Amino acid sequence: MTKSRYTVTAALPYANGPLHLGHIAGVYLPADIFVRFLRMNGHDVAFICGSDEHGAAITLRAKKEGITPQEIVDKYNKIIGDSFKKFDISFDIFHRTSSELHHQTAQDFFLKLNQNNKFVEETTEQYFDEEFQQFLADRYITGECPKCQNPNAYGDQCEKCGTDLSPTELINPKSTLSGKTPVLKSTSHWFLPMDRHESWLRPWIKEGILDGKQQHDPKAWRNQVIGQSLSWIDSGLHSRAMTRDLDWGVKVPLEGADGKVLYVWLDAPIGYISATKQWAIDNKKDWKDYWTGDTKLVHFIGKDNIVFHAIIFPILLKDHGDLILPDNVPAYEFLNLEGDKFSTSRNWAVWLHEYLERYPDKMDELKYTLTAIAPESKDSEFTWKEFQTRVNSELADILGNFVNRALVLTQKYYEGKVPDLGELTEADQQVLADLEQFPSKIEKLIYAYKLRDAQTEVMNLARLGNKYLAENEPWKLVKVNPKRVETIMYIALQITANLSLLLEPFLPSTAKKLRTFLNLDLPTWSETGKANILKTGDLVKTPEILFPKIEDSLVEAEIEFLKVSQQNPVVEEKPLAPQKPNVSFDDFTKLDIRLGTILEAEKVPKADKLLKLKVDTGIDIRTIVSGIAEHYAPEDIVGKTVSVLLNLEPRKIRGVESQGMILMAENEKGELSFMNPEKSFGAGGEIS
Ligand code: B3M
Ligand code: ZN
Repeated sequence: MTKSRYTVTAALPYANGPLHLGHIAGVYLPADIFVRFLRMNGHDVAFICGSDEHGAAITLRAKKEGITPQEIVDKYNKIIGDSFKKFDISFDIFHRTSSELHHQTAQDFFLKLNQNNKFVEETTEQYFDEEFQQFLADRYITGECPKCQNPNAYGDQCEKCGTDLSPTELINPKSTLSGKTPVLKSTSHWFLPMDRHESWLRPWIKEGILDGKQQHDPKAWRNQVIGQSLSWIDSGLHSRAMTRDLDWGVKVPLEGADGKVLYVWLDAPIGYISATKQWAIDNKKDWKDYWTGDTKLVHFIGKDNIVFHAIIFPILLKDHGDLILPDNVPAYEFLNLEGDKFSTSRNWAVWLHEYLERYPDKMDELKYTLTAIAPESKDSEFTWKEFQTRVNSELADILGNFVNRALVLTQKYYEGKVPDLGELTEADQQVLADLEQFPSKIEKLIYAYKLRDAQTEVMNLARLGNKYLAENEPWKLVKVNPKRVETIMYIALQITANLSLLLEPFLPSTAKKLRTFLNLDLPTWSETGKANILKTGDLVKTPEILFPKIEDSLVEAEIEFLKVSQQNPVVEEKPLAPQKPNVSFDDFTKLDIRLGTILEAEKVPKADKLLKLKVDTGIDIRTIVSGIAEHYAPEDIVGKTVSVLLNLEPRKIRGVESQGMILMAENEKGELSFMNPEKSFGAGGEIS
């Protein structure tokens, strides 16, 4: 077989939250299976990923958590990177788009296209938030979708109907920063005139339409990818702005472009290139080998990323002039969870890092289930019940059972030594002929990105093994015809050995365990299908149980856990308010703020939020009504020293005259805190 060079990319996850099972099933696991298979076949592969650290996804998250964008990306790059490592996703590199090399690469890319007149600079009117003094693009603006009337469509896309939008198409637009209606203001940007590319794009996408007997052709693109791309082209290719007025991102490297950064969907896919560069530097390779010539470029993505990988990035690559276009863009549909969509805000999710903490020794059980239900051609669903069934009745009862029988009987009859292959019956010959067929069947499916079916085929080999043992019943035959049993066990062991190779892309840690039992080295794919992987006389070990059964209690506990977590959703935080207009020092000194000690506290009848306090201010003792009842119990605050605004006009609240105000800090979650002195000061201290 001829060896090829592959660059396989997996969508760069936004560094704005942890990964859940939907991400894994629909991008990272299939990409990993594909790459492990390619490596076993001796292809030259670069498996590229990293975190996507720019764009509104990051800055909005930072606002919510009340920390800087840099802190956000550092935090989630680590959480995400660690879970990938633990889950043994075998990236050659997991890079970051905040790295200097990436910024440099993205800027060079932009400059090259700009010099070659691939962009058009244009001044247009764009929405602007006057309170936050910021232009609003993409996720900074929401409104009603003109196509499906979803009231919460974003400025770049309606997540409900999938339509690609621009902010000016939204009905009743609102800023996600201030919640206010934005105004139009003019600004200039670099646009990518996509209409220039229609003539080559359409036929190029259509090359992916292969049907009938060609459906196993690696060049056949998934229906969904072709469908979405063609409908995008059909609805007219427009110019799309490749820059944004933001301060977080890759700076536009041109004079007069202060305050402008590259559009995140320009910079992120270039992240594949910069990651390849970093990997090449670390491994003494030439990155260009992986982006030019005969190299096959494959992008594993989720369906919401299709147009960016099948249209926009290919246009950019083509405009660059010397780089390859993708060979295939295997896109995945969405995975649901227990009858509902995964949702971060409702906390309806199984988070990968939490799964790995709870079940560090059940990694392959999860991989197996996720591949078995992978949303390859339509949305699919993860349930804990199905997880249990897949593990118990497939992994344990079929694969585990077969391997266990083969190895335990070998210990029992031959002290662990592989016996002789004697005379073959017709049934034996049939089994060996079937065995020989498996690798090419599985291989065809993997090359065609049908990894679900490919994994099913591997399990079919274990099924074949089980059936063979059940039909031949060596445990009965051993007393009457021991010579015949040697042949049966020889064949069963060769099937086991084949499983240890064919499982490698899918369940690498199980495959490794199997090879340890069999004393085999890391295999190549070309060794598979044969009945002489083990030699007569080779020693094999007593196996341990590969897949302990999943108890009902685990399923129940997990479902309960989901329900409880849903009742404690991540609090929707409100953004911190921007700075208010300046005040003069004179104005400031008009405020009389002092330390006061709370002497008494009681609830105000029929008012959930209010406490009536008696406060010693150092100069008098006065009554103050404060809206803190939901945050502090009366008995907990007596004796506390707090900050008090003394000279606020007295006013009646619920019939009680309040003679001042207790100063409180409020965070984005709406929690309140007293402003206590840091030293143990009593009442009366003046604050200025
Ligand atoms: N960060 C979007 C997403 O997670 C994104 C992919 C970038 S791939 C270049 O949906
Ligand atoms: Zn819509």
